[in-house]
Amino acid sequence: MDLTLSDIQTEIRKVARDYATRVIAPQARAIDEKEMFPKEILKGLGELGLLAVNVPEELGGSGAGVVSYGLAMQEIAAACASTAVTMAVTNMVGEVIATFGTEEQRTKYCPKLASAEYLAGAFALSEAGAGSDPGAMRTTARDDGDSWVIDGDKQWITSGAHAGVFVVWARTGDPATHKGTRGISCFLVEGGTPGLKVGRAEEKMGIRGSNTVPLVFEGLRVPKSALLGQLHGGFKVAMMALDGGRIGISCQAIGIARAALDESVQYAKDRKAFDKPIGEFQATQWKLADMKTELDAAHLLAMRAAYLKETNQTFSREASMAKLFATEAANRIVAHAVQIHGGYGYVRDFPAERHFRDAKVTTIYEGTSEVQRIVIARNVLGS
Ligand code: COS
Repeated sequence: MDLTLSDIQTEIRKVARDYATRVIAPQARAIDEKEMFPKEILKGLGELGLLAVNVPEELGGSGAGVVSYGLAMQEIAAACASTAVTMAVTNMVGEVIATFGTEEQRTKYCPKLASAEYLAGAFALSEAGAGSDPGAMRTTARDDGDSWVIDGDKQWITSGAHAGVFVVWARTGDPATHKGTRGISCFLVEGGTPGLKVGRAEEKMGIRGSNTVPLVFEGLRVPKSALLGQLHGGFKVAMMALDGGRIGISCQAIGIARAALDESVQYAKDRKAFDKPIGEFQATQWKLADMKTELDAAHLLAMRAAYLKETNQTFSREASMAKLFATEAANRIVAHAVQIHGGYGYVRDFPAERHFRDAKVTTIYEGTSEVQRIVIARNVLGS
């Protein structure tokens, strides 16, 4: 793997870093405190091509590849983790439709996601009783002549109150013949479709400017053409989408951790104790050394997974390894950052407190650390 960035990768990172530091970072505290869904920022991301980085140009995307996407995600996450997760899910939805959609679906939805005409895309897989085990989902889609009728509930849906299009998974198979993961199909549902009810937004520990809602489908009717991919083939679509999504969340965690490290370095230079900057004490130096080492290891794992995906090689295990390590490392790094900041790490005047809260969810969503270990272990064991 060549670690030298191409011109396009360098450019995407520069564009993302500029927008993140100039526009997003100054608003990040307010986005968190006021639980503000960052609509204007998302429109800006759309204009810069950052909502569909790995979607082909002919569908309105940037066509810049997976490495570029990972780099952009790190930059946005370093400024605001809430904006980053909204961006991550929209990118994932655009890619799923670009990869598995019919020509009609691709040309209808991808440009709207890329340009932020739809403020966001949503990925409606999890249910109250089916998070780590989506094969246990209960939402159904019934074949009714020229349409499908969807009934059920979804939980933890990012951007659910704002999405223009939802990728929705539902059981289509006869339970007697299509058990577990085998009888699930995937559908595209437009925001505002009658029968789609959006529940009360969750009050979260972190990423408070992202929108997380439950959904209810009550006799929701979509045309036959709303089926995405093969009938009963939806579980594999979800798994393949999540493989890619896990690279995005690795990079979100890396961005959060990098911000926490940069701020800790600055604080260690500025803050004095016992008549010298605290960065001159080994107690601080060792923390900074561990933080930087873990951060770079996480980055390398994420870039390897991104490179494998971009070059059409198998990457499922590597994406899970990157997500497992980067998100767990990010939690260690933000904890060190709070400790280095002392009392100021525990209050909102410094961003360390927000990073600490934002980092936690990265070990939970798009597959918990425990799920990543299942994927990695099964792969290692060849089972
Ligand atoms: N790519 C393509 N196909 C895959 C795949 C992947 N990464 N992972 C599994 N599959 C296929 C399998 O090959 C199998 O196909 P067949 O039915 O043809 O044999 C099918 O999917 C079922 O796979 P498996 O038996 O491994 O499924 P499990 O129910 O054991 O689930 C885990 C495996 C736990 C890895 C999966 O359920 C998972 O990732 N869970 C977490 C879900 C998640 O991330 N939720 C967060 C939602 S977004 S916030």
